[in-house]
This record gives sequence, C-alpha cells and structure tokens, in this order.
Amino acid sequence: MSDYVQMWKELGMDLETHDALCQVLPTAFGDVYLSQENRPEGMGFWDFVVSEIHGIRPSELIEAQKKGQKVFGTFCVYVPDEVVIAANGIVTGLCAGSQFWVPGGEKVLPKSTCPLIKASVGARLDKTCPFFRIADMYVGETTCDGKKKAWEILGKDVPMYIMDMPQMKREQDVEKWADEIARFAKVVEDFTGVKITVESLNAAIKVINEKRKALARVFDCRKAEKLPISGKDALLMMQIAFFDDPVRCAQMCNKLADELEERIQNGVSVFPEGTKRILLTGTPLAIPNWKLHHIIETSGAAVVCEEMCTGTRYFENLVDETKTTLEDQYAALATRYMKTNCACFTPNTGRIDDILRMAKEYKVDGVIDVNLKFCCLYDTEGYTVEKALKDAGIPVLGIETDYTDSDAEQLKTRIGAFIEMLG
Ligand code: BJ8
Repeated sequence: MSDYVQMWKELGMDLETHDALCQVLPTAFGDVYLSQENRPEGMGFWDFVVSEIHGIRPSELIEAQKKGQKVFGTFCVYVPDEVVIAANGIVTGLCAGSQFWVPGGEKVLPKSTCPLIKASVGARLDKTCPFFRIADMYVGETTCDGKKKAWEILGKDVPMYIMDMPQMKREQDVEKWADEIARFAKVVEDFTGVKITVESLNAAIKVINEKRKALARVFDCRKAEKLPISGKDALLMMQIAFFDDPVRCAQMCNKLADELEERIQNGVSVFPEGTKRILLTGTPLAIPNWKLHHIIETSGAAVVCEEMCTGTRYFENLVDETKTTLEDQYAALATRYMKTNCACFTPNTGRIDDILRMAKEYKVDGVIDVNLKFCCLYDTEGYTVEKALKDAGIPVLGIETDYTDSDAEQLKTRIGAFIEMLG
C-alpha cells in the first residue's frame, strides 16, 4: 500500500503508527483467509480490497470529494444510507474492529467501554485510519450509552450529527423515527447543498434495496446442505459492504452468488460432510475482527449465518419503492429500519423470533451467542436469547470476548468442547 503515502500525509495521518498496522494486517489476513482451501473465485475481489484497504477506497472517496461530493461516516445500521445517497453524498461505515485502535480510545474513555467504541474513537484521535480522516461529517445515534458519550468526544474533533433513536417500537415510535429521518434529510441537504427530491430518494432506495438483495442471495446459498462458501468469507463480504460503493457491492455480491449457486448445483462444498453448522448471534464483528469465525472454522465447525449487524440485520427487509411523496418515503424508510432488531430496543422479542427462524432456515446444529465485553445491552439480552434457544431444544453457548487474542486459547477450548458436544 506504499503508493498511498502521499495521500495519507495529506490526510494528516500519523504515518509511523499507521505503518505498524500496515505491517501486521497482511500476515493476519494470510493466516486467517488465504490458508483456506477451495475458496470461491469471486472472493478474489474482496482479497484485493483488503490488500489495498487503506488505499483504494479512500482514494476513490477523495476523488469524489474533489468533485464536490460529501462523505458521511456512520456507526450503526439504523442510519439510512438512502437519504445521504439521495443528496449525492457517500456513506462509509466507521465501526472499528481491531485491538490496534483500542489504547487510543482508552486515553479518553473508561476502560470498561466496549472495544468497538474504544477502537472507533482511537482510530479517529490517533489519526491512523484514512476513513476516519476523510469523512466530512460523522453521523451518530442514541443507541447505547457508551456511543452517546463517545459522540460528545468525537464531536469536538469533527462535525457530528446525532440521530435520536426511539427506544421502543410502538406506532408512535415508528412515526417519531420517520420525523427524525426527515430532520436528518434536512441536515444532509444543508451540508451537501443538494435538495432531495422524490426521484432522487426513490433512486437511492432502489440502489440500497439492490445491495440488500445481492447480500441476501449470498446468505441464501449458506442454507444449502453442502456449503459453497466459508463463514469467514461471507463475513469478509459483509464487512466490506459497509465501505464499498453500493452499486459495485451489489454487482460483486451477485457475481459471487452466481458462482455459489453453481457450486450448490454441482455439490461443491468447502467443508467435509457432517461438519457442524453454527449460527452466530450478538454484537457486530467490525473489520478486521475475524477471531471467532477463525476459531470456530478451525475447530471442526462452520459458521452458516450471523444474526448480527454485520450479518442479516444489515440486509433483511426492503424499503417500499412505490411511494410518491417525500413524507411517505420517509415513513417507508422508518418502517423498514424499525424492523431491525437491536438489543437497544425494549422489548426486543423480534430478535428472538429472528434467531429461532434462522436456526431453522440455515439448518443449524448449535448457536453461539457472542457479546463484546462491556456491551451491557447484548449481555443482558443474552439471558432471554439463551433461554429461548434452550426451550426450543437448540444447543447454545454464550461467550464474551474483546479484540485481544488473550482469550483465544480459552475460547478454543470452550468452542471445541461445544462442537464436540453437538456431535
Ligand atoms: S443496531 S448492535 S450497529 S447499536 S456492541 S457499540 S450496542 S456497547 S454496535 Fe450496534 Fe446499531 Fe445496535 Fe447494530 Fe454499544 Fe454494544 Fe458496543 Fe454496540
């Protein structure tokens, strides 16, 4: 990635510290990804993106900025990309998934904050991630307490807008969310200088719906008896989907889905027959957090689905494309986004229904409920999730982890024993 040094300099990055990250990433990726056998050819695209992760997409974003487009950095799947795209803006995900950035976050946040928040704050304040430097505006949300307080710190360093999320899903809450989306649209219009129209919003809704459908096609292939793709590869596709151009993302996912569907027809599998099938549920796995998938898939099982924001929560449910006024379009967006089931809502029974449904659809042998350390929401909801699964006779293992490797051996032992028990 050395060709991008000048760009990183111009972004005001701390090059020395950033170099350390650039040195470890290729080895980590090689160990986890390139060691797999019989990968779909289509994964070559995502391998390439990772090999240039801090170069190729950032330089595209900078080119777009030169042409007058604004880049919005987001941290949550409830923030509607459609609104930004309708105003000729670009969205890039900013959730950070590496321990590398955590100490930077700990300089300003309590240690007892979830690693996703600490890493995201550290990546910005330590100036070691180009995406965090490029985004013209950050968009936060009032989901969990840790994030709410982190926005106050980030907001001192970068323009920040915070969307006020409902905490419940009654009719008046969905209406409130539609109002909040309309308010966000006004902020985006003012920031980009571009008026959102019914036509531009409808076109944006279609673009994001197409992306959702393409991601869903790949996930559908993971329901097959013979698995044409590993969980690790599917996770990588999901993680990059938060950064990539949505039209290209849909194209590449559709191309991958074509190949996977062909593999299914030809009975090609990347796992031996009888491999135990695991559904992962819980907190998101932001790039480059591949730890759990790697442990599970090197312990004799396969991850077949993620009921996570870096999984089904990102693409399930489409936005109604038939609305003809902005007001109705905002309402349609609110309806779709409020179908996503995050533990920040109370009650959140929809998530339990989703997990039980997916356990069937993906024919899973067991569920691993994963919680990022210090995420009180998912930790607490774990009780209800695990009870529902036990009641349904589905084996479940609850684990808590962070971005370090210090618990890797212990996790291997626990996950290995769980998989053996499934046999
Ligand atoms: S919709 S999961 S992306 S809020 S893991 S930062 S909740 S303390 S990431 Fe999330 Fe939106 Fe919900 Fe999804 Fe807080 Fe928990 Fe950390 Fe979390």
